[in-house]
This record gives sequence, structure tokens and C-alpha cells, in this order.
Amino acid sequence: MSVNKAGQNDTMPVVDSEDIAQSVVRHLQQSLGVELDEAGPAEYWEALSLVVREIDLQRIRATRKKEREGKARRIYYLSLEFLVGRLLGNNLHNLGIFKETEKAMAKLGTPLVDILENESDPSLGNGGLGRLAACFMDSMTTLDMPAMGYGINYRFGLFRQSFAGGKQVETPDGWREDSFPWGIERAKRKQHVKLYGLVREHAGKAVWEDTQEVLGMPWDVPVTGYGTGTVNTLRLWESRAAHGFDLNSFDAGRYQDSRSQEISAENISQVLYPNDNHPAGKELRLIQQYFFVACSLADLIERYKRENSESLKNIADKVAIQLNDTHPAIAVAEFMRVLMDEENVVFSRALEVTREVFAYTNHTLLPEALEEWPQQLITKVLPRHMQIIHMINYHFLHSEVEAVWPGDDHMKRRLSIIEEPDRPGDDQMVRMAFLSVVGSHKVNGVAALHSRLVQEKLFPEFHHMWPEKIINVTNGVTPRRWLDYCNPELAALIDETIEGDWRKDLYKLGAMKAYADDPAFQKRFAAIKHDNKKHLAAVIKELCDVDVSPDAIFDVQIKRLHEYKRQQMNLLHIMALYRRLLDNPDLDVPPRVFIFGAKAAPGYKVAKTIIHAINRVAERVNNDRRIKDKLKVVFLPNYRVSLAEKIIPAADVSEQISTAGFEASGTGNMKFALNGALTVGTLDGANVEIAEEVGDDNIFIFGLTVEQVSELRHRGYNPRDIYNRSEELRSVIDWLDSGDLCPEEPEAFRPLVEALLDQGDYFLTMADYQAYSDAHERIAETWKKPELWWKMAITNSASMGKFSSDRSIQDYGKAIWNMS
Ligand code: GLS
Repeated sequence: MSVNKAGQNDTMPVVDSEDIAQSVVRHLQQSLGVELDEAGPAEYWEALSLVVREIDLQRIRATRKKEREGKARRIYYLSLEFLVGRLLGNNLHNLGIFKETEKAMAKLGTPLVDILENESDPSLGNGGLGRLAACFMDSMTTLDMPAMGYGINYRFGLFRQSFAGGKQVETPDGWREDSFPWGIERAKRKQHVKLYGLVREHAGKAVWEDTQEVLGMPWDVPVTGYGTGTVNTLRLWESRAAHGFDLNSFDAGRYQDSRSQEISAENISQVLYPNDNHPAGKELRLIQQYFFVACSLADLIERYKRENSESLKNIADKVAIQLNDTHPAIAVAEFMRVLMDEENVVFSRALEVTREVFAYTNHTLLPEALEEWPQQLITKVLPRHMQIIHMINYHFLHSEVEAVWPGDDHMKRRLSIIEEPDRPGDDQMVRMAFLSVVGSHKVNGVAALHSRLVQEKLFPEFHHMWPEKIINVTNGVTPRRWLDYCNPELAALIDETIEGDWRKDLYKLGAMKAYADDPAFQKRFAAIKHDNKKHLAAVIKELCDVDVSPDAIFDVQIKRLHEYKRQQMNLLHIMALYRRLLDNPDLDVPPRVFIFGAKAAPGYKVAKTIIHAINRVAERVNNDRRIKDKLKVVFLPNYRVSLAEKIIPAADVSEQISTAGFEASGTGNMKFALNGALTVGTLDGANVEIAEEVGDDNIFIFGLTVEQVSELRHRGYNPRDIYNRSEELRSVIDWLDSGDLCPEEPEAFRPLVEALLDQGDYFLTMADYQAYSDAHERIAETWKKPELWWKMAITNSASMGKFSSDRSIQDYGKAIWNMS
């Protein structure tokens, strides 16, 4: 079966609901061995996925053929995370057959919506960084760029979260245990990866030998684009034992610590490390990184040789590799190794080629999130790579740094890829960010403010040495998933209202600004939001057993739980609102529902305490009749992409309240505004650019700026002073600390109280609290003026053109990948 879309210059015939229904039945019977009357939504989901896969595969072949014949450079996006979310509904949308499929399934007697709910989320990422990679794959494909994503096919994605007594409980997410029809094993393209061993010299050449070997098996997931015949590939590697030979059987004496004995070949691709903005520092994680990098580079080099030439000297003309954060940074050393040891390219030329090929995206300024590996560990696992890192470092320090700061040993120490130990005898650490900068021709931050801080604070010396190297590419989100697919009613209203296809050119939404004041349009916009809120209310009832009214303000904070994101500030404010209502139950405030969704890294104590506290407060508030339903608090368990798709279209207020200077960009902020929520936010990350686009009157900005944050730290800051001064803050913190909310464990919230009062309140929750509370007053006042509210909401949605990931990818194309 083949497919076409209106407006698509493609010669394939259009499919209708009849074709789809027939193909579904064929797959039910012939692929799954199920009779029609035995089929439930789960079987229909699988059969329908196979139908779509068939279309994808046909198009992948056509895409590859076109690319082989074309001259374009291929983009390889290397990422340890691709948080793709459910694929069936999105693919149906992108292929333009969603409506016909709805009809087909109605004919077969099972509504498509029920079928789509049967797909488990491929949770192959932690949060924004992984989701960005997925949006970028969508955009590269939509823009017909020859592109391939490389990652790991984790057997267990991010853990599933539930709550017991309000505390987070983690269980493994074997997301592909039942079936994953999207992934296709490509045994022909398997790779062998070496680990451990020694480097010896043979006839003046370094030879890496006595190694262990594991096998990398590729699983290809098709990536559809919107309104195009192009289908790209996301290639995810799975580790297997090679030759029946397992790392476990390796002479234990060679390991330097006993933990490493737990590492077996299959183990490598078992689990996604559940940390966002915080590296795990474990040997297995380094092996994961190298494993997928080695497989991916070998694979792309093979392709280059097949399609271009045996020699790699001009590989940069055809290959661009983007490092998604430092997680794949070892690729710099691996690429150099291949060039030098396997292709006999001399060091200096190898470094030139490497730099032409590689570019690196930085996603965080948090010092603890910058990856460093002990030199000893790299030497043990990848001895040849450690030598190569030394060679790169030597060249960098002694010719490049020396040229800019002659004779300055202090500067060499500061910039060395291999860090001097703080104390003699400590292990030397390899700074993966420095390796990435030195090995790349471009480095980018992910929002204007963040990129400026990368230039000025994180890598000022590199910026001085190479003023053209560090640039900005502001993040974006795909409007296909984050508007068209998740908010079909709004998408239809927009289609009716404005000219042209905003799905492909999001700037077209700007035309909607003309309707921001129009009462009839406002009414329809508001009615759609109300509808979406009703749907979300049903989800909340099902998951939390709490009744919420769609007439209340839905105020949402969904993102990873991290102190810098300041869910705790939201919590303190909710507690204060509750107390204000208890003092005066007739207070003239609009009813509000505060909605949370967040997973905490399993080892992150304070983050888990915050979840526990929110849940306990929620329980208290939701069961207190005195406040007459003016306040509700819900924490939706197991936040993930498919839940975000239900929450975002229903939000009135979007909480983007990180300490200024900490959130590199944020992308949820863009999705909310696109769907007509108003942002309450600090001047951090992409909020700054969102404010520029929507105008200061259409956003609730509050709090300290980056400059004020550093001034305050410089002056010296004591959160206790604020505690002593603010009666409201004092009363809620004392309440948290009193044991009243958790009588069976009265000390439960101590870690949070300590972080706020006794450990310096590093994230300045106390300092920003009053401004935050004032911003919420402004929100409440605005809500009381519906014409103003909806004007602002529509203006937000209409102003999001800049934040399409298509624009981001076009920026990458021009500024980094040299695409014409
Ligand atoms: C992150 C940042 O924290 C986010 O601000 C950013 O939007 C995202 C994508 O660039 O990358 N970095 C990180 O380690 N996790 C993220 O979500």
C-alpha cells in the first residue's frame, strides 16, 4: 500500500479508509494470526502499526535511493536519548491519513482513540534533552534533510513512577516487552565493538589488542516527516555477546574494581540512566557511551565508503556529526582512532578532519552536570582512546593555547582537557566538555541567554581563542506533535481562520494576532480550552481520584523534579494560598487547580522530598471542604510524553520558574504558549525570547535576573532574613517542618526545610518568593477579565512562530552544518 497527501508532489496514489481497513484485517490475520472477532484494541494497535510501517518502509527505500543519488551532506545526530513518545498517532498525522484511519477503524468497530491508548511510550529519555532530539528528527525529516539519528535501544526506559503514601516509587519500564512493531532488526548492519585490552607498539604503530568484544545490533525506527515522502531512520543499538564470549568471563584480575564484574555484554543496553542534568559517573555508563558511539561511527563510515570513496580524506564534505551534549563526546577520540590507526591518516590531518565533521551542543551550565571521567577509568576501558586524548590535549595546549597565551602555564592548566587533581594522589579527570569543544568546529548553546552565558561564563577562554566558534541556536518544538496531533480542535480552528499551512511554516500563526480581540474568535478559542480541560479533568479523576472543575484556572508545572526548577516555590505558594483561604473562606479569588507531573532521579533526596510534600499538601487541601473547592492540587503519576499531550492543551497557566541562569532553554515553555497558556516565568532560558515574541503585556515575568542573582550571591544572602521578615513564608515553612502533614514520619520534610533555611538556599527560592506570589496575584486579576485573558492567550499562540523546531534545524543547517 502506498500513500499520498493533499498538496504533496508525490506520485503515489491516495489511500482511503477502505484500503486501510483491508490492510489492517490482512495484518491481523496474516501477521498476528488473529481473527477479526478476537481482536481488541491492543491487536488493532499492532496491526495498524504494521500497516503504517509498511508505508514507512516503502518510503525509506525511496528516501535512501534519492539520497544516494544526491550530493547533500548527511547529518548524523548522536544522542544517548531520543524521547520519541508514542509513534502510531503521530505517524498517521504526518502521513496525512489520520482522518481516513479514524473512519477505517470506526468501520471495524473500535474507535481509533482507544487503539492509540494501547501504545506504551518508548521512554528512551529523561526530559527536555531527549525530547529535543525527537523533535529534531521530525523536523529534519519534514525539511527533507538527509539525516539519521543514532542512539541506544534500551530494554528499560525511564522508570515508571507511582506513589505510596505520597512518596515516589520506581519500577522498571520494560516498554518493548510486549511488542514494538516500529523497530526493525537489521542484522546485516551489526557491528563489533572492542573494549578493555592493551595498546602495544608494532613496527612503530599503536595496536589495541587483547580486547573484549561485544556486538552491536541495530534496530531501525522509521521517522516520518510532515507533508513529504521522506522517511528517515533512527538507528538504535542493542548490545549482545559476540562469539558467545561474554565480558563476564573475562579474567577478573584485570578489573580494577569489583563492580565492573557486573558488566556483561547484554547489560550495556539494558537501562537508561535516570538522571537529568546530572551524570552518573559509572563505568557502565562510559561503556554505554562508547558502545553506541563506536557502532554509529563504524556504521556511518561504512556507508560513506559504500556511497562515496574508500578514502576518508573528504568525508567532511558528506558527513556532519552533531553531539547532543557531551554524552557522545568520546566520539571525538574514536573518530581520530579510526582515522589514524585504521586509515593511516597523520595526527594533524586527522584532527582537522575531525573538527570539520563534529559540532557540539551544550545543554546545561550546571557545574555538576558537566561530565568528567577519571583518567584511570578511560585508560582501563579504552586505553587507546586515552592516548589519543593525550595527543589532542598536547597539541591543543602546546600549539594552540601557547599561540594565544605564550608561556602561560596557568592558562594551560585551566584549559587542559585533563584536569589537574585538587589534591596530590587524586585521580585526574578528563573534561568531556573541553574534549567536545576542542574536537568541534562549532559549539552551540540552546537559547540566546544560555549561549551568552556559555561564551562568558562557561567557556570564556575558548571564546577568546575562537570568537566564531560558540554560537546560539534557540531550541524549538515540532508543531506537528505539539499542536496538530495533541490539540486537534485548536488545529482545526486555526486552519479555518488563517491562510496557508502553519504545520510547515509556524510563522504563519502570526496571522491569528488579528483575531486576538475578536469576541467570536475568543469564544471559540476559549471553548476549545474548556473542552480540553474537561478531558484532562477526566484523566485526573482516573489517575488521582480527585474532582476538578474545568472552570477553575488550570495551573501546570510539568518537568523533571529539580531544585533549580523550583517546584518547591510553587508548593510554598500553594500552602500560603490555602492558609489565606482558611483565614477567609470567602476570599474573592478565582478557583485554581495546581497540576504537577515530575519524576525525580531515584538517588536525589531533596527532589523526592519535594514530591512527597506536594502529595501530602494535595491530600490535605483536596479534602478540606472549608475552602469550597477554590483550591485543588494534583500530582499526576508517571509523567511522560503521552501525558504531556493531554495536559498541555488544557493548561491556562504555564509555570517556568527556574532560578535565572539555570534552565538552559526549556521547551515545555514553548509547547504551553503554543497551545494558549500564559506563562508565569523568570527571565531564564528561552523564557526571555518567549517574552520578546509575545510582548511584556502577554506574560507574567517575575523574579531576579541573572545579573541580580550574581549580585545577590556576591553581597551575601541569608534566607533566614527573609524567613524572619515574611510572616507568610514563616508560617508555611514551620507548617512543613511541624510533622503535621506526615505524622507517621514527622521529620520527613526536613531535607527540604534544611535546603531552604540552613544550607544557603542555593536556588534562591526564598529570595524570589514574594515576586512569585505577586505574579500570581496578577494572574488572578487577569483571569477576572476574560476578554483580556483570551486576548493574551491567543496572542501567545499566534506569536510562537520562532519556536518551531523547523526553524532551529534551519539554523543548524546554515550556521553549523554548512547546508546551502
Ligand atoms: C536540558 C536543559 O536542562 C533544558 O533547559 C533544555 O531545554 C534541554 C534541551 O536543550 O536540555 N539539559 C539537560 O541536561 N536536560 C535538559 O532537559
